[in-house]
Formats: sequence, C-alpha cells, structure tokens
Amino acid sequence: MLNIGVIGCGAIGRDHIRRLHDLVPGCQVVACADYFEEAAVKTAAMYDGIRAYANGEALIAAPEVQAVVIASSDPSHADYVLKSLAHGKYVFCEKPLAQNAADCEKIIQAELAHGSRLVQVGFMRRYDRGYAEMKRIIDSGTLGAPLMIHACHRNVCQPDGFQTEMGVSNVAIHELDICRWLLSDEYESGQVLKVRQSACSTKGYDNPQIVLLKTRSGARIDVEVQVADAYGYDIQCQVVCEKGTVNLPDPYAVVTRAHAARSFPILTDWKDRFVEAYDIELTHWVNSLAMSGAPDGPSAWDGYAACVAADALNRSRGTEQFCPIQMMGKPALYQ
Ligand code: ISE
Repeated sequence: MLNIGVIGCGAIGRDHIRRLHDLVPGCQVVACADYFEEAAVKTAAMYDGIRAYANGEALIAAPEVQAVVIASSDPSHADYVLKSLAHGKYVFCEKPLAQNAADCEKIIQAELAHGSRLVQVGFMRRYDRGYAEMKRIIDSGTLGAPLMIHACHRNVCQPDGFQTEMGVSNVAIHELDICRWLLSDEYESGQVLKVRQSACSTKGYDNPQIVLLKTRSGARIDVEVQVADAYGYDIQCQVVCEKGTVNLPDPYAVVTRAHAARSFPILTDWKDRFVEAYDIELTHWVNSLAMSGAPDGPSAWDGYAACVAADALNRSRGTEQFCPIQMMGKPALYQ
C-alpha cells in the first residue's frame, strides 16, 4: 500500500485526492497540504485517515508519506519536486514541471544524483484513449511518415492572474508534450503569433495565439490556443501522414435529435474532458511503483523538453521570427 501526500487542495488537487481515495488500487492518501492551510484542513476533514499539514515542506518531510503528488500552483512545482527528491521520495508533479527549462535542469541533476527515476510529470493526455490510438496508428507506419499536425486548444476562461505567456507555459504545454510524443521527434524551432484578437478577451492577455513549430525531421505543427472562447473546452488534433490522417475523437456524448436539429453537448471543464485519462494515469503510476519501484510515465526529461520549447516560444513572441529550441544531451537515465 503506497502512502501518498497531496500538495495543493484546489480543483485538480481535490480531484486527484478523490480518485486516489475512491478508484486507484494499492494506495491511500495519508496527508494533504495547501498554501492556504484552511483549504487543507477542510479537504482532510472530508476523509478518514488524511492528515492536514501546515505546508508542503512539512508534508514532504513526514515519515508516513512515501510519495508526493504536487497539484499546487505552477510557480511552486519545481521547489516541491526538488524537496521531494532531497528526501528520496517518489513525486508525481502536475504539468508544467517548472516555470522554465533552467529549473527543470536542476530537477534532472537532482534525479541523476539520486541514480534512478523518482519523478513523473502529469502529462495525462498520453493516457487518453484517443491520443493513444493515434500514436499506435502512427507508429505502425501504415500511413507513412507524419508530415504535419493541426491542433487546437480552446478554453472557456482562465482564472484571475492569467497572463499571455501562460497560454504557452500552462495551456499549450499539453500540445508541446503530446506532439513530440505522437511524432517521436524533437523540436528544432518555434514561434508564437498574435493574430486578430477576440472580442471575448477583456482581461489584457493575448487571445487567440498561434503556436508554430518545426521538428528535427522537418514536420510542421500549428496549434491554435484560445483561453476565452465563449463556447466550450474543445481539444482537436489532426496528424497528417503521407497516406492518410489520424484525428482525435471528440469525447463520448449522446446525440439528441429534436427541434429539427441533431445536437450533443460540448464539455466546458477540462477536468471532465480528460477524466478517464487522469484515472488511468494515476492508476498506472501507483502500479508502476509497486511493480518496478520506479515510475514509467512522462519523465523529468519530458517535463524539461516541454519547458525548453515553451521558453523559446515565449521568447519569440513579438519578433515574427522562429526561435531555436535547443536541449542539452539526453542523460542515459532517460533513454
Ligand atoms: C489546466 O491546468 C489544464 O491542464 C488544462 O488542460 C488546460 O486546458 C487549462 O488551460 C489549464 O489551466
């Protein structure tokens, strides 16, 4: 039985506590913490056996906590991961792994010093059935080489404090991971474009933005990023191969025929869109630790690769130029 402590009792943190408690076999949540201590106390009170800690550091140091789940705000991730590594504890960190590639490098160095993998990054789309099937078809080679990806990531809204750069580092970071995973390729350069702005955006950040990427093999990627789209949470992805295309399916929805129209609802909350992927992801994580003593999902290297691309894209904004995306050599631990 794996004893887990969860840092961050906001929406995704509470959601992870619920699924670890109700659904995932072989583990129990024994601790939680939050920047606002009362949020942790309130969350702990909803379950038997969860103790609220005053802060993330105390939770990481607690002897009963064997593995840490980090679901706190993005800027706090890297420090909590480094502290978990310093205690030699497993750590599942929600995306992004850090705010920039330099902090990811520190995490990689700490994990290398430990000598085996402890870190998994919450790129849950890799566990989504649609993306997994797309990858299986691409990897089978039946459609020939992948040439292009057209993707879009549309959010209904974002919380207060959201900034233009986060359209890349917090939102499109999912595409930065999933596209290199689907293509088994790395990025060479990238560019963010500000296009005609939507009247739905009234809070001072760019919306929409378009992310353009070139990969080492010459494939091209475009991602439309909207963070105030006025209609729903809509994730689309089409990979164009030499002999055909593969397309991400919409989530399951019942079609109604009425009033001279066929219709089905579009989800609005990202946690619902990928609910099954999150369930599979955490089940797989707990299972991999029990079976092999190390996580086998997205690694600190994957978290780093996405942040290197995000940094370059954010540097390119306003320059109308592609910016090089340069990674360090890949350590053997991540081969
Ligand atoms: C959130 O953290 C996510 O992971 C969602 O997938 C993304 O669409 C949303 O914009 C992020 O804030």
